Amino acid sequence: MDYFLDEEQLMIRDLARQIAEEKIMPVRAELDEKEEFPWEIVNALAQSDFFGIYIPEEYGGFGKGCFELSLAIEELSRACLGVSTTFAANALGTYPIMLYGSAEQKKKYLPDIASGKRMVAFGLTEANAGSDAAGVQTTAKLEGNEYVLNGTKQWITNGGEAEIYTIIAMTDRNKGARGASAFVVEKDTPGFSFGKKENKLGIRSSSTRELIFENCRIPKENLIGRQGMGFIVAMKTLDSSRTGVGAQGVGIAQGAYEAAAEYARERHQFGHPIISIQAVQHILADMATETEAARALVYSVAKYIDTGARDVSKESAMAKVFATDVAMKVTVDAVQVMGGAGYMREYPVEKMMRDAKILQIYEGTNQIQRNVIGQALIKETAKKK
Ligand code: COS
Repeated sequence: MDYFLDEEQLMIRDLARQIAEEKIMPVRAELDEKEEFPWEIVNALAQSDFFGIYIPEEYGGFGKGCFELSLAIEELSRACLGVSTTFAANALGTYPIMLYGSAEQKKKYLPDIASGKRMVAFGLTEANAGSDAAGVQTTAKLEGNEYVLNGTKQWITNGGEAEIYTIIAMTDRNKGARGASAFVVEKDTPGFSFGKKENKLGIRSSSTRELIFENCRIPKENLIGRQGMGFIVAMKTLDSSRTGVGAQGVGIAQGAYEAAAEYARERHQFGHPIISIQAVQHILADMATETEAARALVYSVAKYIDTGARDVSKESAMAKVFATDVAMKVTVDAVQVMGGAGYMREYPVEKMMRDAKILQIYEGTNQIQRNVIGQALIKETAKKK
């Protein structure tokens, strides 16, 4: 479908596709096998200014929005979800500074993030917090001009590789959600170390680590927004980033569909290419239709967010849940269309099926997304009364 992209949007999409095809596709299986962080590709993306797409021009970025970022994420995900996770999680970690950072914090961090010189990670999840975002147990205690952080974050994407960490910690445990605050913590701060690197089912080239804070002292100025605002910072960050997860779903579904359709033309059974068999055609028809529907929703929501609309929780949750459920279904279908070949590591779809599963889990499980949508519907219907 033609989404009437303007010249800059076409440029972003085409360049992302070129990088994906030339630099990612040839190495994706190896990166997956070896669980190797894709530094070479990260550097190529930095050289092409991809890390600055959504960052304001005054801080060295392109000043584009969620829509253009989604176009880039989609193309990278078509080739490899591990690589695109590294890229998209960088934006997730940047949003707290972009949305709530002070002018000084923006000046200090955003130019290096835009140039790709320093990578970012977002730290919310812990052993007892994730879906329950207000259940964070890491503490941040104000002592003089410093906050002292103690606690452990788990399953943090870009952990260990990133230089900048945006962290949610409790400044007042008794206040629940209103007792959380957001901070910037830089790598190499004394008292901040990394735990084990996770061995994962999919997105194996992305790094997933624990972040450990043991009497880690950071300057008072590293507080993002006001004390007690951390829960809202986290929620608004996720509202902005979830469309990117939707874009990941669209990209991986597109990649899986293309691989399956190509194989169905080549594979002959009963004297014909299997693409001429109606049972196979119907699977491919559903895969293509669902992928296009997911793309249309993700693009619309991304554009809606870029209008500066105040409350986008429902819409971003809808984009995330729909596109990632589609991604899971389409990647499973791709394996089915390709049969034995689909199950083999020689072809890319088994990896896509393994990779796709995380999309239904991270940045809020798809059950949490349905809760968010449900809560919004309750509020809307109450307003109408
Ligand atoms: N924007 C602005 N405000 C929001 C908000 C949003 N998106 N979501 C919640 N709030 C506000 C609420 O309005 C409420 O304000 P009041 O105290 O003034 O009424 C406050 O924040 C607490 O909200 P709520 O009571 O809904 O909090 P819950 O603890 O029940 O949690 C969910 C709500 C489930 C939506 C939240 O915990 C969540 O999003 N969890 C998933 C987090 C996630 O994605 N984790 C994955 C790991 S991070 S990559």
